[in-house]
Amino acid sequence: GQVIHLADYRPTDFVLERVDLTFELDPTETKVEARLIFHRRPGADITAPIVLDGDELTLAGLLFDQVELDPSRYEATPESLTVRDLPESAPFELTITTIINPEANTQLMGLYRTGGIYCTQCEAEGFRRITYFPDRPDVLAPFTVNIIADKEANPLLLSNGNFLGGAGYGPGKHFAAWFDPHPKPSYLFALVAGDLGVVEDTFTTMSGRDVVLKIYVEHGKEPRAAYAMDALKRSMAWDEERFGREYDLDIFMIVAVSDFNMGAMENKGLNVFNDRYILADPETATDADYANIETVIAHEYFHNWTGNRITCRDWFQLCLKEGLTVFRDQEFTSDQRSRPVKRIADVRHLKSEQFPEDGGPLAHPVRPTTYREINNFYTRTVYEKGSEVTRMIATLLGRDGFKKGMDLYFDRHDGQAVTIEDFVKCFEDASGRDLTQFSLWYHQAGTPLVTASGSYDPAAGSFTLSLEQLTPATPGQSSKEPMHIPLSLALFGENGGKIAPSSVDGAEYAGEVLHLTGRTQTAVFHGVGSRPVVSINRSFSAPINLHFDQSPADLAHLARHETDHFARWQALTDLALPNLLKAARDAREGKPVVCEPTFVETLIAAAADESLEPAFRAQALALPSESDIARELGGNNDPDAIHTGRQAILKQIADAGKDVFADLYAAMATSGGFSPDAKSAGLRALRNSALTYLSHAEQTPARAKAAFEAADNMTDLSHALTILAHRFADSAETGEALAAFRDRFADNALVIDKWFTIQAGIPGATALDRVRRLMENPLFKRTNPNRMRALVGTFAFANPTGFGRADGEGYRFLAGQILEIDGRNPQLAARILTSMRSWRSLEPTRADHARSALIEIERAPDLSTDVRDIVERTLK
Ligand code: BAL
Ligand code: ZN
Repeated sequence: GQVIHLADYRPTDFVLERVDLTFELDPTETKVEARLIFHRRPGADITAPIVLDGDELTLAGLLFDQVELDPSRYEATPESLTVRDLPESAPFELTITTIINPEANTQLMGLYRTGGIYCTQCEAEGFRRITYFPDRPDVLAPFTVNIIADKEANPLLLSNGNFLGGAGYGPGKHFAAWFDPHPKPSYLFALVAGDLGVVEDTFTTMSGRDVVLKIYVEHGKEPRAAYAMDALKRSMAWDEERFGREYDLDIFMIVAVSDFNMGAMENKGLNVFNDRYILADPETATDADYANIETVIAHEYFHNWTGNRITCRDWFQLCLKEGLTVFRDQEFTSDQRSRPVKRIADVRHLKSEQFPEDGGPLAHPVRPTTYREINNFYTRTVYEKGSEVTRMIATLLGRDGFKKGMDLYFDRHDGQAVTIEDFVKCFEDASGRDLTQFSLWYHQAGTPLVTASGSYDPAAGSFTLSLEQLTPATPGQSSKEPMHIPLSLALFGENGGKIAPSSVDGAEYAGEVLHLTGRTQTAVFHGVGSRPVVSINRSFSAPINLHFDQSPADLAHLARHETDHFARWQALTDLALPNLLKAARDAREGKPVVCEPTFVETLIAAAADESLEPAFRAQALALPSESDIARELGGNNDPDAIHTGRQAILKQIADAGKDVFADLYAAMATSGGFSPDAKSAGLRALRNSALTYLSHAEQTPARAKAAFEAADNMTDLSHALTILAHRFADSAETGEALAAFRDRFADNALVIDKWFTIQAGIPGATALDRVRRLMENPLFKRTNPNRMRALVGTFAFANPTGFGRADGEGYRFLAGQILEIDGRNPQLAARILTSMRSWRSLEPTRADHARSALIEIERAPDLSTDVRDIVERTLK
């Protein structure tokens, strides 16, 4: 694949007016007839041919205005169809016939088969695997879709838009026609056919229109779609209330499938979902599963306005729809559940997934300017950092200013394919604020480091805060300009109350937000009567690394008194981190690990503090992970030492807090049947956290085994099984529990994924042999992406000691797997390969092994563009 540059963007020479597709479905020989009406764009070169995209296509027929076209006027290859001598301005029609093989489509891009049904995935460039087409997001047209198929095998024939009608069609066949009046790009096309069960409901929109809601799942699984339906209705209502966005078709459909590369896809009116984000019941789904379902349902639904009604001009603008839609789904969840707990979870995720991306060889701007394979840019940076950038706009403009900007965006650009510049301009126009410097957040990769130091002058009653920002070099960007960083900031007095300064010099400070715009900046807060404890980057107002040397006493003060609960959690984490880092260093040198008492006391006090919501306390007790510690250490990392050090700290907390944890374990029991609501989930989270610490204190599997046996829901059951497997892997209790779990859920793929995930995460050098054995298990299915991610993905992403074992076998194993997966599903292979992104921060022996494994991949013949792109960037 060649490199695509943003600077080369230009509109198409031809405007697409209408699309009329007819599918004659067959598992191995599906006939696709595409009737496309075009006219030459006014001003375009009148000699220019039309060049349509294809991918592994063969042309089976071509008509020009319904007449067979002379071969001298066109040229077809698997990758493109070029037609010459076209009218200067009059509309013309191309009728293109292709024959495709859904059964053989293992890439899961384009039209493919899963679980006996036909389904499509077209984003980003899957439509060109169906027919020749101007397959780019700035080509929008209304689509009519006719589907013809065997009636018995495919009672259901679905596509985007509104249902026009259907009827019998010769012996044993039938057809259905759909029309989507909203012009859309090809990446939002969808078709589903097969035999599925359905859950139905309705939603009345703000203007009083009734919308039919249907969620299609495998027969027998209908009851497990109830929560997804509930989440959908809540999403629809919320988007009306919060953003004034109403749904715009008569029907909204979701189809759950078991083989899917992504989480879900926002095709207009016909979302297709990975079934793990639809199916849930208490026996088989954890609280995290329920929360994920709610998030993904909302996210895909919200795309109807941010993505579908207003789409991207080109794929460089992906964050236009993804960053914004993640922001919207995060806000939805914050309103539905607990805002601080949601913020903590999101920031944890950002730091553990996006920060390593931004700090490694795969770093790229939120709005990149080049790519080789767009599939590789569905990243944590585009999504989660993209959301953070949107959030900062909201912070800069305030709630009303942000709303005005969003309203203007919807008004101004409805029906268009636009850019980040268009988006930002709406906020500038709505607020009058210049966002030029702020826009660097879209263009400069890397996580800025802000270094802060403060000094108090009692005589003057002033507090001086010195700030310095530095964005590290990233691939292709060696020097960076200073950014506009909105820092939510407050001062707290000795009694725990907030101090409001009388005035601030040296920086804009309004609404408790300090604007850091210079490379260095000194802000002086006047009217400060006693030494303040400063809280910086409250609610994580900017996605930065902050170095601010605060004493354990000051951090403990914030952990107790901050009114922003995110900042309380941050203070607890800032207390924990130095202990964990020192523990890793000490463990590496064979020294005893000792925890600093203020930290342990403050943490246990927070755990016991009944004024704090249980979900918050559970978040506080979940210490930074081993990969968080590795990231903070920054280099020369030894995963074994990090693991040993962290385990020792957990044990010390467990011993010191034994009584508190025992009380919590008893007190947090839920009663009266399972409810997936956030409050009940919080009780379970805190109780399970207490169980984890008690198991550390007791050092036996007994309590976890008892919990496993007593569990009446998947949250408790899988948590107990995880403790057993990860802490007591060789015990008889663990063997029994794993077997019981497998036998009980053998016919439930999503639960069996958990069984693989839990075992893939068992730490230590024996992990690889276990993973290899599990690959031989009859329950392991190589071709299913969820199963592959559960076993190989978990091993590579979430088992630092197992994957990173000192002899390098883990990396070599991964190389073999990547090559094997790549032959079938390049997108999946490339995604799992990103687990190698932090290889340079390993100690030298492991880093050498990792490099060799990467080189082995790089040298393999016939690599996909997807894997070649990732491996070359990772090695660079
Ligand atoms: N557009 C790809 C799936 C998603 O982000 O919703
Ligand atoms: Zn999305």
